[in-house]
Amino acid sequence: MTRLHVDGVPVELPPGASLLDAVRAAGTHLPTLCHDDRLRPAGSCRTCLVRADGRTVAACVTPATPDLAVETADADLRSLRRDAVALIASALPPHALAAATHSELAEACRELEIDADTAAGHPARGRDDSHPYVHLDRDLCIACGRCVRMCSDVQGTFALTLTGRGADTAVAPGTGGPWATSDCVSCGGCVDTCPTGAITQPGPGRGLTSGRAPADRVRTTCGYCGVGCALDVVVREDRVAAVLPARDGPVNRGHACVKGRFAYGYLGSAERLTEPLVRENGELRPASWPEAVARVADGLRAAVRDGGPDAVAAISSARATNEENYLVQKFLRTVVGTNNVDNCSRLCHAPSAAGLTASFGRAGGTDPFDDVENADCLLVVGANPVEAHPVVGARLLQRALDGARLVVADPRAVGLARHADVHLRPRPGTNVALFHGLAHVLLAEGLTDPAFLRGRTTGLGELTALLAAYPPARVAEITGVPAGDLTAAARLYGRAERPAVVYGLGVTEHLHGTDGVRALANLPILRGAVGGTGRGFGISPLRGQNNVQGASDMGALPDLLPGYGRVADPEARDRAEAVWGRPVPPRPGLRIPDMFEAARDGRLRALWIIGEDVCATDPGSRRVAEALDACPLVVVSELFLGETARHADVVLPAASWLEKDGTFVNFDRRFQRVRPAVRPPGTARSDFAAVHAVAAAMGADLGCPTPAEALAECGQVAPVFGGLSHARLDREGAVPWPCPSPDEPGEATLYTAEFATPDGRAHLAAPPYLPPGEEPDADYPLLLVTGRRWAHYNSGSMTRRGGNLLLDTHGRLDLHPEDAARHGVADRASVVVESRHGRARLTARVGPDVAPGQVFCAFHFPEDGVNALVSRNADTVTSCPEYKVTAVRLRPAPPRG
Ligand SMILES: Nc1nc2c(c(=O)[nH]1)N[C@H]1C(S)=C(S)[C@@H](COP(=O)(O)OP(=O)(O)OC[C@H]3O[C@@H](n4cnc5c(=O)[nH]c(N)nc54)[C@H](O)[C@@H]3O)O[C@H]1N2
Ligand SMILES: Nc1nc2c(c(=O)[nH]1)N[C@H]1C(S)=C(S)[C@@H](COP(=O)(O)OP(=O)(O)OC[C@H]3O[C@@H](n4cnc5c(=O)[nH]c(N)nc54)[C@H](O)[C@@H]3O)O[C@H]1N2
Ligand code: SF4
Ligand code: SF4
Ligand code: FES
Ligand SMILES: [Mo]
Repeated sequence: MTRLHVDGVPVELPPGASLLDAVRAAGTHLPTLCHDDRLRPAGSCRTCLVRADGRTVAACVTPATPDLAVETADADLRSLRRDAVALIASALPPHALAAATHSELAEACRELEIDADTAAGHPARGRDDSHPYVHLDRDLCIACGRCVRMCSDVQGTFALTLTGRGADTAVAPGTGGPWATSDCVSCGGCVDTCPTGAITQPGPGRGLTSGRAPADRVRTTCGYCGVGCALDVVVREDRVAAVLPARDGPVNRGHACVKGRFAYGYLGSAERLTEPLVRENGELRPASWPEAVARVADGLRAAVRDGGPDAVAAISSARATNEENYLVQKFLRTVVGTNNVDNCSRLCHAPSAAGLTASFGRAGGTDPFDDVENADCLLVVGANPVEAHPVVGARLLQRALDGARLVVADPRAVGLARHADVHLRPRPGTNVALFHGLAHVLLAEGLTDPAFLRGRTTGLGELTALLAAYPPARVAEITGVPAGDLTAAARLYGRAERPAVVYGLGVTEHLHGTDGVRALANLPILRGAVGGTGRGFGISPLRGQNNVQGASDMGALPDLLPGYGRVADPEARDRAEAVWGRPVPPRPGLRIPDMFEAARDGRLRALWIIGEDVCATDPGSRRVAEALDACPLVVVSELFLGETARHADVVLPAASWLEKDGTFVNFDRRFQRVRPAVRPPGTARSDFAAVHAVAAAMGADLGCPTPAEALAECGQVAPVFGGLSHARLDREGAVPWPCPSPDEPGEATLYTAEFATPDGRAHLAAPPYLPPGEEPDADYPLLLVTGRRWAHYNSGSMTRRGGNLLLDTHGRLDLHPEDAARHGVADRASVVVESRHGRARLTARVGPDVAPGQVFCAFHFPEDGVNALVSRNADTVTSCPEYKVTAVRLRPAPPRG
């Protein structure tokens, strides 16, 4: 601790603190302009001048040293500060300090008693309003560089630069042209940091930043991806004016991305569902809630009467809250009497849940993401966090720029690969061989932790025997990764003091996805880098949807109860039955793909789909639609009349994340609160209310009338959540599970004493490499990989309704220049993509990001038909679709007509 005095007040500071920190610790306010706590200090504006042992210094860049006497208050200092700020302001045009302006500069001028008419300059640098979310008034720029540092030091995009000379210096996109065509990914960091209002978001949120905290801000958790950014929603007249990153957000720390920050335009879309719809004479027509709910209740009763409880199923939503998911599974299990409930984890990280449970005992990541900050080697596998988990991507990139070694394993040149020490580019579907190759090198070169392997693991003998067959040369043949790169990567991971593994769908969405997870989990086990040893960060799946971890935690799964008790386990059932007062069926229910099959052969008679656009996002869209059409009752709870809702018999309009109350669990197992900022449109209501209403219409009372009570009840069923409550989260912000009691902090790092497997040990796995379900051949010579792009989210139902559509207007197929030449496809040409299963139409984008022989597209524009292409192959353990490997061919598209 450093001890010093500020204006005679003693303060104590941790090492590395600045004099600005000292002044604040003393409770004194000091104006600043070029400073932002999220950024490395620049010390360029001289607004924060103080005297330290008699010397006049800028507080923001001066380290706090022991025994200093700091003065802030005397008249000379005040006039020096005043002169510095007045000089800056004098170069600006009058509107910089206009009466209603709330910029940091305007506030500093008010505080230093600088008249508004000081701003009397005549710069004529002009505006750039080309971008939907970021507008630039160059005349207000004071060249403080905060936006440039935000873009490079926090976001890692390097899109901005200061150009011009002397007094004429101002910010500009580095690419030279208009902002809209720059490298900007619309994270909003520059908007949030600019102290003058030179960079603002257009519309009612203009000029709002996270620095101030007016009373009308609602703290909530982002409803897009699983990072779990804490956001402050500014509301004006029951409309969202802006969504700002929370500076004290535990994961995001004052940062966000284009989705959480700006993609709320869907709220006011004229296409939002505002009233229930029921099918009559083949058409959907508006209906009242009582009528729609009665239709659902009658239909469910009829299905049970005709086919028994197992003729009913529900797909619960990873977009919805924990409390909603808890209620959905409770409704199915206790009112209908079936375990037929699943969620989109099936399509995504079900192999992670299965694989990590088999290796370590629990279904989530092993360590808190914050520990990545201490990692000295990052192994990022089959994940594209720069686009899919941007705030995590930015933190990983900063860690790499700060000196951690970075190994990226992805067939494509994803954003992080540009900064990687080694980029491994395996052929899609060959992960198991790749990971075994890495493990082979670790063993061969003695880069393991023998004491840890002896004391805390099993399976080493079997794995060692298997790995003999995976020397780098053979792995190179299977994967296409040069043996030298493989060895280099294994050495970086193997020699690091604290290595970390994070991974994504490039590991799971395969025919052998669970094997992939287990083979990858072998690496931290071999290194002793898991289990709280302090020698690494373990392994973390970058779970996708905002609440996919929570939907599974809450038991919206056909074989698992809340907290992962097995439905087949009498003890787990007893615990749930004791709380619910109703029997729980012992036989595991149907998984999502099995639900569709059961519907097609008439066994399933009612399906309630909550917040999942299965006709757009599940594989084999045509067959999914056939299943829905064959099912006598399809109920869809939705925000929009999407592909799936169009096949429904009853459509229930739902409230979205900005309109409801509850909690989400993020990718590193933290519970956080979700709070309503605005009212849902029309008569739309939360899925929580809809499930209660249907249960009531069936004569059942589900109990727990509020989300807070639902979470409390869940804690009784599942002891691992026993210490969580809305009240606690309101006080503490984020709490990780397992958390069995209110006075425990929650286990961020798992397995510190022992693993949660039956024998308390980590289990090394030895699955042999097996080829993917599809390989290219003469008819279908290219391998299609599907995945994500930064501006859109999954089905695109929300991001296509708002400004994000201007950032990414249509579906594109990336292909390598060699393949473009071979198949006669020009850049931007319209192409038909055909697989053995279906056909899609996309616009070609020719470039080197994909390897020759491979093509890549996203699935954010359902009308393109991408999910008609994907095969019915699925992970042999969990039924997760093989979205990442499809053999295709191309031909030029005929003109649309
Ligand atoms: N902008 C945006 N963000 C999102 C989403 C979105 O739709 N848009 N969706 C959210 C959801 S639901 C999820 S699950 C996450 C997903 O997040 P990610 O898992 O990062 O997403 P993907 O782009 O599907 O796939 C990741 C990478 O796997 C690579 N890959 C494919 N096959 C292989 C292989 O065989 N081996 C290896 N090593 N790599 C392979 C692909 O090239 C791709 O870059 O993102 C979440 N965040
Ligand atoms: N080709 C290909 N296909 C894929 C993937 C891939 O990599 N490649 N990835 C798969 C993965 S990982 C996933 S997770 C799935 C995602 O697939 P989906 O879950 O179908 O995708 P989303 O667009 O997230 O949205 C679900 C729907 O919920 C609605 N919604 C949003 N919030 C709420 C709410 O609070 N309540 C209700 N009732 N509705 C709401 C939205 O309008 C949207 O229509 O896609 C899968 N499909
Ligand atoms: S645009 Fe704003 S943040 Fe960027 S240099 Fe200019 S004044 Fe500073
Ligand atoms: S990184 Fe994920 S959680 Fe954070 S703002 Fe973006 S979409 Fe939301
Ligand atoms: S805020 Fe300290 S020099 Fe600008
Ligand atoms: Mo996902």
